[in-house]
This record gives sequence, structure tokens and C-alpha cells, in this order.
Amino acid sequence: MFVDSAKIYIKAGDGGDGCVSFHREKYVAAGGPDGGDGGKGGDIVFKADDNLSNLIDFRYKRKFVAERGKDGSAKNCTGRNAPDLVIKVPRGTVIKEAETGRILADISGDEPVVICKGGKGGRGNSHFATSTRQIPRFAKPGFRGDEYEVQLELKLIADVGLVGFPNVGKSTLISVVSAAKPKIANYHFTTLTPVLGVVRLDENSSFVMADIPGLIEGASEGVGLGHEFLRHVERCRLIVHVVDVSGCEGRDPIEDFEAINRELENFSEELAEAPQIVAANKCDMATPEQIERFKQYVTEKGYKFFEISAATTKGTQELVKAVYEDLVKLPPVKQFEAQPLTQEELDDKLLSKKDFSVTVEDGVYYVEADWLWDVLRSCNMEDYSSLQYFQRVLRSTGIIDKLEEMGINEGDTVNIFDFEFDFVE
Ligand SMILES: Nc1nc2c(ncn2[C@@H]2O[C@H](COP(=O)(O)OP(=O)(O)OP(=O)(O)O)[C@@H](O)[C@H]2O)c(=O)[nH]1
Ligand SMILES: [Mg+2]
Repeated sequence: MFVDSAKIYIKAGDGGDGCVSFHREKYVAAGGPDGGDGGKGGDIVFKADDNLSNLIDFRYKRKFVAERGKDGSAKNCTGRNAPDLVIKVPRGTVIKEAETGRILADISGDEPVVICKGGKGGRGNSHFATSTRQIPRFAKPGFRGDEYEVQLELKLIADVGLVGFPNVGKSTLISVVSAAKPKIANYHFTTLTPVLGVVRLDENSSFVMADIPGLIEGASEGVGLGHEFLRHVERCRLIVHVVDVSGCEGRDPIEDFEAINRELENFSEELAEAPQIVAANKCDMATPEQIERFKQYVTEKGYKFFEISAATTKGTQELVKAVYEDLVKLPPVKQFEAQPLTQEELDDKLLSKKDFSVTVEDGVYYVEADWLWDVLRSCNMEDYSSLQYFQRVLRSTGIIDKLEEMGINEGDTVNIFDFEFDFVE
């Protein structure tokens, strides 16, 4: 089975917690704080692997979580950093944030790409000693690792893409100009998955050609096999548009040509504007008048035109040479750029990090917010300075205001992750 898209969940490791500890030694009365820092959580890294040809593995495993950093320990021992989790994907896999469709990376080079950063380790209590606070009874928890739901989309890497109606001879063409051996048969939708072939002109010149399933009118609305497979020619530097010029199936080559171009346009404007060479196939079955009529139409539109017969290989070498000559002048295979968040989106993200909700039940005020968990974990409620810090956070993030707005009175109970305390103004 050929799978070219998959949705998976990835999460980098959280940082290890800092440690609360005090130096102990015989005859030393009050050793200072010596709690070490937590280690860093593992990153989620993507890497191209040429032994993989599609995304089928992600049908079975959809969740990837990197290890957490180790906690710090006494004697200023820093916790161990967790190893990165490397996810191997076929070359040409584009990673998008599932929620927004924003491109995070294009794994078509050799460099591994970090998609989720592991959380930093929390600091141990030895960092928090000051002249006025000699016994810090708290440490910081590790930071959380990034997490994402991502859409993986394989976009094959080829210089040239063959597009056209079903049964016009696309697979026959790739089979005579390259070593690829796709299935060829006299019915529609013979090709069900994309096929790549290397076309060699001589020792030093070659290019990669992609054969994809046939398109029909309405493919962009999902008719036939749909236009899904067009994503595999999206990177192509040049399109070879194959048309059955003999009209042996009762269609008109000019109408075919226009219909396919409309489907390309519906898929993506960029693809519609890619340079195109027209290959009028099945010339062995066409009359000279048929060929001439189509040739005139196509050349008037400004396209290069080649009459070929893939079945007899007539004209195919001329086509291949012309394709190569054009490729030399064209920019390299397209890479998809990662799309960073805009300033506005970054701000929204930061703001939403401070979102919270307050509900009242039986006189108890329940405050809920994901981010508060980390704050709460970093505080030692038996420690005065730690408690002060906690109160400062509640005030600066607007939680106290909200509680007052909701009519809280002195002495009422506030509950945050089951930690309860009395409200004092
Ligand atoms: N007479 C003639 N027949 C051809 C030529 N090229 C291909 N054919 C025949 O046309 C039929 C379809 O060829 P394919 O190469 O499978 O066509 P395709 O465009 O890949 O079709 P799909 O994969 O279904 O989209 C086969 O029976 C081929 O033998 C040609 O130049 N002349
Ligand atoms: Mg085919």
C-alpha cells in the first residue's frame, strides 16, 4: 500500500525538575543548598531516510513522545539530558501543523530538522540562595517540551512530472525513457500510485521523471482518483503534458488539453504556471490532419510541441533532449519554506498561555489553567518566599482581580489543582 499522508502526534520531552537538597556532612552544622538542576528533555527530530518510500509506518504508530530529562539530585548533581527522538521519513516529506496547515519543515535535504524542542531542566535550590534567603526550600520544575499534531505529506522529488488523462500513454512513455517498469494496460486508472524513473541522456546528464495516475475533468472535486496525486508533481521544475492526439477514445485532444490545465489551476496556481511541454502521443494511430490541428493550437499558445509514439518510441528521444535542455535553464527542484508564526500569532500564543477560568461550586472558587500547574509545582507552600512568589503570580496574571470581580470574600476557599487556601485580601 502506498500511503502519502499521515497525521501524527509528537511531543518533545519535558525538562527534569530541579532538586531541593542541603549539604550534609559530619561536624558541619548548616551546609548550604546543593540541589542540582534537572536535565533537558529530548527533542523531536525528523530525518530523511532513502530506504523509506512512503508513509505507511505512520498508519500503525501515530504517537511519538521523547523522553523526559532526569531530575537533579543532591550534591549539585545535574540530571542527565534525555536523548533526542529521531523520526525517519521518506525524502520529500513536508511537515505541517495539523491545526493551521502552516509548513514547519520540508525534509528533503540530509540535515536532520528539530520540530519540537525538549523542555529545559528546572533549576535546583542552590540557585536560589541569597543573603536574605539562605535556606531556599524550593526548586523549579522542568519546562514542558513542545508538542504538536502534525500532518505529514510526501511530495516526491522529481524534475519532471507527467500529467494527462488516463490511458494516454504516460506510463508507456516513462517505461521507454527510463528503467521504471510501471504497469501498462489498455484501461483507465492503470497507474494507482506515483512512479519515479531516472532518465539518462549520457553519463553526466540525467533527470528524474514522475508518472502519476491519470486525471479527469472534475479531479479537483474528487472525480476519478481525484487530484491528490498532483502533490507529487508540485515540486517539479517542468510538466510534460501527455495528450492522446489520435482521439482513439472519442475525445478531442484540444478539449483534453484544456480540461487538464483547468484541473492543474484548481489544484494550485503555481503548478498551473509551471513550464509545460506538450507531448502528442499515439501519433502512430493519428492522421496527419489530426496532428497538425493540435500542433497549431498548442504552438499558438506558446508551448513546445512534440509528436511522439511511446509504443514505438518514435520521437521520444527528441522529447527527452528538449526536456533536458529546458531543465538546465530552470531553477532547482522546489523546496517548501517553513512558515514562521507572525508576531500577532506569537502574541496570541503567549496570551493564551496565561488563559485561566474560575468557577464557583459550594462556595469554593476553582481556578483552572494549564500553566498554573508548573507554577504550583515550583512552589513550596511551607516556605514563605515561595508563597509570596505564588501570590505575586496570582496578582500579576489577573486571577486575584477576577476572583474579586466574582465576589470572593476574605476567608473563602480557593482551589487550584486541589491545593486549597483561604483568600486574604
Ligand atoms: N498505439 C499506441 N498505443 C499506445 C501508445 N502509448 C501507449 N499506448 C497504449 O495505450 C494504453 C495505455 O497506456 P498507459 O501507458 O498505461 O497509459 P497511462 O496514461 O499511464 O494510463 P493511466 O495509468 O490509466 O493513467 C496501453 O494499452 C498502451 O499500450 C502509442 O504511442 N501508440
Ligand atoms: Mg499509467
